[in-house]
Amino acid sequence: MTTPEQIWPEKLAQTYVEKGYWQGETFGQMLDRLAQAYPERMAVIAGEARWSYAELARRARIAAEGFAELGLEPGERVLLQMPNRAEFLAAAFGLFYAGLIPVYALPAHRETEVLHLAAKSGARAYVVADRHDGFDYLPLARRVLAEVEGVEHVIVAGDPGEFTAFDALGGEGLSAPVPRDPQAVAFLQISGGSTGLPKLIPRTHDDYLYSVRASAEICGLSARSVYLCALPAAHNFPMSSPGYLGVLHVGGTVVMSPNPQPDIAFRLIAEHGVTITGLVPPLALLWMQAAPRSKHDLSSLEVLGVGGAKFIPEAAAKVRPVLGCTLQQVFGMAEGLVNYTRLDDPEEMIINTQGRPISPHDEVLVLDDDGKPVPEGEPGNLYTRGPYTIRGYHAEPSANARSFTPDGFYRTGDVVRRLPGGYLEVRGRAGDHINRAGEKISAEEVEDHLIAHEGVFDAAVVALPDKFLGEKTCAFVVRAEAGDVQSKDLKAFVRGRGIAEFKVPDQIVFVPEFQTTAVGKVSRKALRAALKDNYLNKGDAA
Ligand code: OOB
Repeated sequence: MTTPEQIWPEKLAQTYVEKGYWQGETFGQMLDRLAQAYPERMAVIAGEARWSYAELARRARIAAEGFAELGLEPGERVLLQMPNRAEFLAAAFGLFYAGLIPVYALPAHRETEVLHLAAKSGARAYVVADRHDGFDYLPLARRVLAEVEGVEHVIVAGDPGEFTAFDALGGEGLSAPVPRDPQAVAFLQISGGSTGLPKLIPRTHDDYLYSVRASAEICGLSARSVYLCALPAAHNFPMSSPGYLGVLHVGGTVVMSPNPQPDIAFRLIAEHGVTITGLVPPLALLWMQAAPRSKHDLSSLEVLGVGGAKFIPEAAAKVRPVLGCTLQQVFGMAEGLVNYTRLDDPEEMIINTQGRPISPHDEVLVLDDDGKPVPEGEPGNLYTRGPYTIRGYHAEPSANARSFTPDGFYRTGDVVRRLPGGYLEVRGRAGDHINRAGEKISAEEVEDHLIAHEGVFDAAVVALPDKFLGEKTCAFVVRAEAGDVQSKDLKAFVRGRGIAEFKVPDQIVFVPEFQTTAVGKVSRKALRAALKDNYLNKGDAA
């Protein structure tokens, strides 16, 4: 199993160091520094937990010692799947202290994704919570242990069953020095890519912490900032845009919300004086619907970041009047590049654009399909490279050849317009994934699940526009000869394959056949596009 790495060309790396972007600090060193600077200050509020910076560091060190005692060694990967609770942070920083590499799975992931991520990363352990949202993770943990070669330990926050309890890890706290190589891989994020199962994104201490520090500054964070982590903590947006890491970096307080629903989140905002949070567009809409009727005082909220999917201007314009706070549009990707509207931008820019890059050294190209630059204001394909954008996925030679140019630009798959001042407006996407409320779904992956059903001859999955979700998933299905499979059977079948619920098609449309060209062959991409156009133009559901 190859050890994950992320390497920039020597000369660029040198520039990033000289410019002060890469400051040579690792995550472990960062938490040590914070615990020294603000030992008493409140770092994390989650359920009953109230942890100061000193307490967070103490717990993370104990966890680190526990990981080492289990025999886990620096550089090894550990799959971390935990909802928004205090242990998430203790576990993540514990892994950093021990030099282990967290692999961040989402709580919504089920056996298909979890088994894949564990195998692909070569994980040696699985750190998980006992239950969340009515789902029991212990049977899943049993499968990971039984089926993924290399996984030897399961560590559970909550009731551990036959496994190791997270709370029982460690002893007096790790005394070994924290890892010091800032250009080593700190963790693996997962891609919401358009082909097959998620790919792994190796991020280094240096590159990621640069994006954290710069985001904290752009988002106006200070020690009095209180960040509500409402989206799943494993996702890049609440992690670092500016996220809980941005707030910890400046000595502020993170409040973990077990879910982003207004009834729970509003109570936490009022109770803890939350000043900033981040949401995907459908949740921002839901909050705006609920806020006028809420009995909770939301007046502490100063900034609402919205990103993950396009926030349409009509909705964006309502944020200030309805919620009384400044909207910040965030257009980012786990692979790197993050754009923000600035807090003091004219309201018109905040409403109509998805912001501009964090760094003066983010290189952004907007090219036509032949690879030629398009004039400012014209839509084109977005390519980027820079001090916190990866140069390759982990162990994916063919995906890397497709997703990166020979000179290291990442092909984002997004279609954007570049406006004066480097602001970007997202217009759409070239790739074949569905952006369902910020969750990225690979058409190919869902097609593979559908085709596995014996009543299905072929399937093509497309995004349909949806007023609330932005996009929803529609599967066009050609039944197997003489078959009579129905929508509900297929949905139940796909669900039964153990995938995240958000990937189950919202709509299934049966068609007699897929039109092919005279040669009898057509690319999946063209097929999906033709089916979608035909359906949207005729509106004919079968
Ligand atoms: C964030 O990260 P990912 O990796 O889940 O998804 C990235 C993709 C982008 O390539 C783009 O297609 C879409 O999500 N996206 C947006 C958007 N923000 C992300 N599309 C339109 N408007 C936006 N504001 O989603 C992510 C990572 C860090 C911060 C924020 C979001």
